[in-house]
Amino acid sequence: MSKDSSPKTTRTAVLVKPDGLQRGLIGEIISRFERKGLKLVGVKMVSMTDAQLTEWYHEHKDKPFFGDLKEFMASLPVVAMVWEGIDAVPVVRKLIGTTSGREAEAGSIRGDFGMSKQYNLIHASSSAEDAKREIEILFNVDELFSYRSALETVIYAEEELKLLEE
Ligand code: 3AN
Repeated sequence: MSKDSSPKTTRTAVLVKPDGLQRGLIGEIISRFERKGLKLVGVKMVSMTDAQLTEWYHEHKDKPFFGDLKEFMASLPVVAMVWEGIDAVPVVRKLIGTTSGREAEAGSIRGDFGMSKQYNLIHASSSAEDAKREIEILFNVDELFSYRSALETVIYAEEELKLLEE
């Protein structure tokens, strides 16, 4: 939820990690976000550089798993996406589930497809500030798109639609 906890339209960054790519889960993951009613505004396949990963995971730089995490994330390309919607950041966090696949809620992506804490298939921004930072690490402005979704009027109520225009 946004800091003042009033609903707002936000964008959030998602990575399908190397294990998600190997497991053939790209379509499943995109499909879950689409069916939820989120709007895809950017997508690409990318090999993340060491510099990008150091910036991406800066909060973990002193953790013992930092090196292994970066190495794993650089081992194969990732599929990077930006999804938009009202409160997209917390909504997507709920859809992916908690960090460990073994503990993640059934029905979430990690809960349904994962058994590992390290290989947990997917990353999603944990706050609006992180989302902004992460989107800037991987996307140029011209790789992000603003458009009206034909489904918006059936996904959101009239009052909520006003938030999409703000
Ligand atoms: P989340 O992805 O749920 O926000 P974070 O930010 O705590 O989780 O961790 C970032 C990534 O670091 C995780 N997705 C996972 O791949 C890896 N990770 C987290 N904790 C551990 C750990 N104890 N050992 C190894 N890797 C870890």
